[in-house]
Amino acid sequence: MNRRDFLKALGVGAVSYVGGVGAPAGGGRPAGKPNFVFIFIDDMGWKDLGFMGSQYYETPRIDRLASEGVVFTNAYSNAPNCAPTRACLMSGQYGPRHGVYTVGTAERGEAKRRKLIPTRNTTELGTEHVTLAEALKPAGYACACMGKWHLGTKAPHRPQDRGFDVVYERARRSHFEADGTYLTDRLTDESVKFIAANRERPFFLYLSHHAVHTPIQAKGEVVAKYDGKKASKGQSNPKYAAMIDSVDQSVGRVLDTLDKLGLAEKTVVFFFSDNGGHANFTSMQPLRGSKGTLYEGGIRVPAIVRWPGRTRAGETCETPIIGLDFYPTMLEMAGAAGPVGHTLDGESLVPLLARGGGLKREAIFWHFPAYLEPYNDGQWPWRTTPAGAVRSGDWKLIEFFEDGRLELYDLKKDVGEKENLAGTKPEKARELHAMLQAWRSRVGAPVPTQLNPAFDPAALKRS
Ligand SMILES: [Ca+2]
Repeated sequence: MNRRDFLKALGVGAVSYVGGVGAPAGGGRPAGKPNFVFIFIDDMGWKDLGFMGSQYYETPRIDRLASEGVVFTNAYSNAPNCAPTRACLMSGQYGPRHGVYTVGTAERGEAKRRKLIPTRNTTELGTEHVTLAEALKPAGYACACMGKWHLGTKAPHRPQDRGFDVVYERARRSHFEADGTYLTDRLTDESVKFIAANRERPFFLYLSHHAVHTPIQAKGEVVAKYDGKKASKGQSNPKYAAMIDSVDQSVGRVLDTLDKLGLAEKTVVFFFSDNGGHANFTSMQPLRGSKGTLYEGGIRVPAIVRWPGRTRAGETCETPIIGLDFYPTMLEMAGAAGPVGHTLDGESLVPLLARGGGLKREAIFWHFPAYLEPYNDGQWPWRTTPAGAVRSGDWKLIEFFEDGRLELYDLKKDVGEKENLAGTKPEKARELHAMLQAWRSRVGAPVPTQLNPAFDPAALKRS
């Protein structure tokens, strides 16, 4: 049966192919190459799921996935907002290598409140950086990008230019399509079609939901489920809950499709978020901060990996991992050679997933040389000023570039980052600061030092 007949037999329609997806040479699935389904949620907070402890949101399908795989309790996005996290995920490289540090301009918020001129931001992932899709293609993978890309809208920076054979992008800035279909559902429909069409060969499905990012829009019948529901731990928004609920149903449909087509055993499923939750709509308690800060609430995110036959069901892993680890992880799982001359900053998670081993590195790092305006009064005058951070073992250090201020936290004892130990543990602060500085020189990270002539200290005083 050819693909067209097979699709017909499944009752699915045409898929919007933007490039040819031929069968791999020799036909069929090369031995030992698993499929990858990477489910990426936009702005999903650390506590936005049942299995992470929410008593308000209902996520039975994602909870089940968590119970079937490994849950990473110290998983981090590479940045506290969208584009940089995506650039790191897609390139496997830290921000200073590609220059995507933030969303849009680094000069956000009121100019007179900005003490420094922040580092210039790049909004596209340069073509010299090999994407994960471009790295998997030579290994025979069909690649689809369903949903949010955020690394360029014009050739040669669109997903179809960057290794993805099938692309579905939303037509307008709304969670409802022109025909009224809820976008989360549409991206799921397209994903199901892609899986069915490529069942005979290895595939990489990058299902990059626009949910649960603003605008907060949900299906009325799902919102009704949460209307009047008792708030819990700062979580109380029925519309936001409904967005999460629809994501849960999407995950369920994707997993059911894998089961139905007999692909579940050959498919590694990843679930991840691109940054912490939005402070106006959800709560990451007990974490401090939210989307847009380098405190844990801005960068610690839910993460699941289900690798049938390799991961043990119901396991949790406390080793810190970060978004750019997924690139080398998939390459190793696929038995694919890394792209020549392309530096990968992450570490494959395979030893953690399958062999009960550990990782080699001493630390993971963040570099955010940009300003982010506040979303609410509690964040005034900034969500963040330019800053960098390092996590090593249980310790985390944040450096704020405006005044060189250091904050040191023992996350094992103080996950809420309430007690700054930089003054009482100066040696530990120095050790982490030295790691952070050495890393910055290794990756060529620019630290903004130039004063902003428009800065007016009076603008930081409440009138
Ligand atoms: Ca985001």
